[in-house]
Amino acid sequence: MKRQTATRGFRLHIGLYGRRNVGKSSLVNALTRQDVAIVSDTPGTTTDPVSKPMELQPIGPVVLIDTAGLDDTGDLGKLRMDRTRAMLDRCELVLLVTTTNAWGSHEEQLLEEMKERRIPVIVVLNQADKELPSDAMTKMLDELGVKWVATSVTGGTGIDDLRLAIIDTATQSRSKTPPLVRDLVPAGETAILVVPIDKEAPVGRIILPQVNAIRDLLDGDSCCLVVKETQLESALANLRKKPALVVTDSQAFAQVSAMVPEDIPMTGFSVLMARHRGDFESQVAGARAIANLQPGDRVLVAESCSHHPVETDDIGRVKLPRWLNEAVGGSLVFDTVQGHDFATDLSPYKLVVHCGGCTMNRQEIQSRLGHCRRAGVPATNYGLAIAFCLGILPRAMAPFESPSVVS
Ligand SMILES: Nc1nc2c(ncn2[C@@H]2O[C@H](COP(=O)(O)OP(=O)(O)O)[C@@H](O)[C@H]2O)c(=O)[nH]1
Ligand code: SF4
Ligand SMILES: [Mg+2]
Repeated sequence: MKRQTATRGFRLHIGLYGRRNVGKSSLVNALTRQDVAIVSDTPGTTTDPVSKPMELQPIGPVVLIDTAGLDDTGDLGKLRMDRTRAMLDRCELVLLVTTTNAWGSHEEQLLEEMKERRIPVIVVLNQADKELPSDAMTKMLDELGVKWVATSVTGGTGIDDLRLAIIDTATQSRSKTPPLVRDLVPAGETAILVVPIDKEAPVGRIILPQVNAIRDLLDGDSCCLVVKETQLESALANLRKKPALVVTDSQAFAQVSAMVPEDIPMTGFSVLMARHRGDFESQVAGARAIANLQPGDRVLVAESCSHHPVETDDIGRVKLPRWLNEAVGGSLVFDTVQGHDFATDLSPYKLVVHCGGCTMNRQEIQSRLGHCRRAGVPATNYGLAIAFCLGILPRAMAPFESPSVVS
């Protein structure tokens, strides 16, 4: 269970959207080469979105999300449509499925919605065995700059083209994602990663952002030294050459910042995550907005996974509120949400502080930040908020300020 959620953030989420009965479930089966989705002539057979994980080399793990269709009718239909639409928050790529030459206002609206949400789209013109796409249709899509593929699940044609189009679009959109850490540590140089092993640390392993940082440094041909904060001093003393970067768990920011000489760049895992998965600029601005908070203001603390809070020392419930209250000089009012629930009404809040979101994909974090932006509520993450409260945000941001760094 834990293992599955741990990798979810890295799976490319591909949603199949379109009217009922166009062949979405059939396409899921064809792409996965399995009968995982129920195919039927009866409109509305697929009810709640169904997720099917699969490997799609060279992109790696993906999940295909078969949806109900957004043209559902009746009360039950509305519920399904809400769930189907909510799923869009997680999709990094949408296959907008229609039958050849059946393009209408429904498809146009869907395309518009994806554009607004900045989700890449591939239009799938299915059932091409019945009728080939007309020149007018393909010309219209070409003029809109939309990638399209004609398929026939029954005839088994176009499925490989669709697979290639998915790989191509996903690779392009992922290449726009800023790296996690490797650009901050030149090849051959060393990064020290500080990983406290406290009550919140999971048994027998280290958490995903730390694992991802190690992997990213290996990919960048840099060296990596992983220590607890209690061994940081020895690690620094043992190295013959200064490390290029020290990255710490945000909870040890104060301690680590005091131990690491000023001429060694230092930042936090959450700061790296904000750049890699979030909207760096707006989340840094969100941390700075703590300066405008007044005692009595309401703050939403959002965690993406539903781990059990650690009773006395929980980061989201105890430590972060304490640091924020100290920074504000009085008591703020805190609400906490966990998992996929995210307050639909953000108007009572003066700030949203999100966890690192290691179990969420980039699109989901972007969607949440989008909600905050539209509601006019500043949003930041744990690490950035802690750095601000402790007065070390400028130091934690300094490694990103060199002009060679992509942000
Ligand atoms: N002729 C033809 N029929 C198809 C094709 N793809 C799906 N179908 C049929 O269309 C019907 C609806 O398919 P389904 O996958 O359940 O559509 P969904 O509602 O969009 O998920 C089923 O009877 C399928 O067998 C295709 O490429 N050609
Ligand atoms: S609370 Fe957030 S950052 Fe912490 S483990 Fe869960 S998803 Fe990851
Ligand atoms: Mg279906």
